[in-house]
Amino acid sequence: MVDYRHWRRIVKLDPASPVDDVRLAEVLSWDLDAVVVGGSGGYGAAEVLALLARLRRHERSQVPVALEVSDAAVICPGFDLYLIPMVLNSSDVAWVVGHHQAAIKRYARVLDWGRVVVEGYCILNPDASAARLSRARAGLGVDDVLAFALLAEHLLELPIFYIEYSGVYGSVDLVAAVREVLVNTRLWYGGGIRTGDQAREMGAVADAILIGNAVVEGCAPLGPG
Ligand code: 1GP
Repeated sequence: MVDYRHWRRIVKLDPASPVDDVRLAEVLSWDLDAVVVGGSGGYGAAEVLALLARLRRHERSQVPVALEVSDAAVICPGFDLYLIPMVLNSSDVAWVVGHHQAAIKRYARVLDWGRVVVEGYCILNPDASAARLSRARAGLGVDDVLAFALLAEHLLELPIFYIEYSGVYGSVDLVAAVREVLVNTRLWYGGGIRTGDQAREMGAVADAILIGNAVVEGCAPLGPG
């Protein structure tokens, strides 16, 4: 399996918001550990495969490419890893284990478990599409987030705890507090990183940072690799 535990800088490309070849080349020249393909809908398997093909074709793209599966209908072969979001603070069981059980029922015979990694999401921006979609209880205090982090590590033994602020830059203090309580579970942070200073600041407290919107907005939070 690709060793995602060492990933520190990740770009998330949304198939619903494609970028042109020039921008894609620029982004792939950043100092990256991985590319994640994923979003909150508005795309199908055709868009996912087209994006994967563009990434694989690119001569500078040696980085692993993972598919974040938020809709079983877009599962495609050919990715190095399949990231499965489990929304820990969802108020709808479908986003905790429901969609997952349905997908496993459908794909169990062709699933390569060696490429599957679960992410325990904690969505903290109530205005994010992911929060609305998953009916997340996003208005959590630090103690609640810490309890979800401990639950992820000790009850569920999840490999990744993902603090998701998608669209807005979150609290560095909160991310640092979560870092303090996690031992084996990796801490991923995503949300509103648009500048190099923000990438460095969150990168210093989280194990990995994820950069999404900045790609389509033309920002350069990471330097060349
Ligand atoms: C989204 O966490 C990622 O799922 C990144 O967030 O798009 O705000 O960078 P941004």
